[in-house]
Amino acid sequence: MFVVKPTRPMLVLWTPIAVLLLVAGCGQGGSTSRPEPLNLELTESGDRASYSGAPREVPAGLARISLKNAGKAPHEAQLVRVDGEHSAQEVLQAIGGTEQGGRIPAWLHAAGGVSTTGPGQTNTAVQPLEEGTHYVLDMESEDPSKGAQAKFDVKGGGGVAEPPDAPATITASEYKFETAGLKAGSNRVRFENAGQEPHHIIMAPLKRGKTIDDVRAFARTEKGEPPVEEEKFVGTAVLDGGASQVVDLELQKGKYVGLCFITDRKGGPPHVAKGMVMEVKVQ
Ligand SMILES: [Cu+2]
Repeated sequence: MFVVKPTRPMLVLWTPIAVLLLVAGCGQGGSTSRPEPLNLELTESGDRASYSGAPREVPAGLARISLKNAGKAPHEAQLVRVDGEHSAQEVLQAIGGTEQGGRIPAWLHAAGGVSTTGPGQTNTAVQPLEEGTHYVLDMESEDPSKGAQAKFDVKGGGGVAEPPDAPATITASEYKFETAGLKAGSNRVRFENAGQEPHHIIMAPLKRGKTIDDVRAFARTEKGEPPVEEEKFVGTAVLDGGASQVVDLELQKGKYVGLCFITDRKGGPPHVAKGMVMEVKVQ
């Protein structure tokens, strides 16, 4: 490859062009609009954590949400949209209730965002944002009420842009996943919730000699040694039915399992107990 060492003025010139090209490349889904950047940084302080960089207002449409984890533990930036006036505490109580089999209130919408991000890592999600009040929450923290929280309003009732196409796809519905194009290494993935219920995907490598039936049994009983390499999991944030986003997932060659731990809106067991467990071969 022919490489010219750029002088400083060239760098200054080239950087914005490179950024523009990247953004244009992301707009293949039909929309040529530039995704609105929403760059969050998480920092820890004692047993508390906080996000910085959240704007107070974001225009409706396509957004590129990034989470830089400057802490020492894994964190996430799950977006939740609420209808009407509801506090972050109410939202956290409602989510806590679903873990006990409770109903998801009609005013609460799982609105994507950035899934679990390791210390020192940055993850991104490109997705539409609908008009309304949004909370950013870290359900990854041991006590989410002490975890990082942010709030912003999405304004402008224009059409909701579609996220761009991607070389790989994961489609979730009741109660299954379909995948296409996943490979070893870095994957740009369009995750689509084609169902009615909220879903996400958590993917973890299957341990050598373990099968999908071992995973099903473990999900039921949570007894014994986990059949998956839990510390190597990747995934997406939770999305309501009909929503989609584009994320980057780093995968290694081998067998993975895809799992969904979310419940139906009317409550009940997590979807993993309803068969939302799938083996995915990564070549
Ligand atoms: Cu699900």
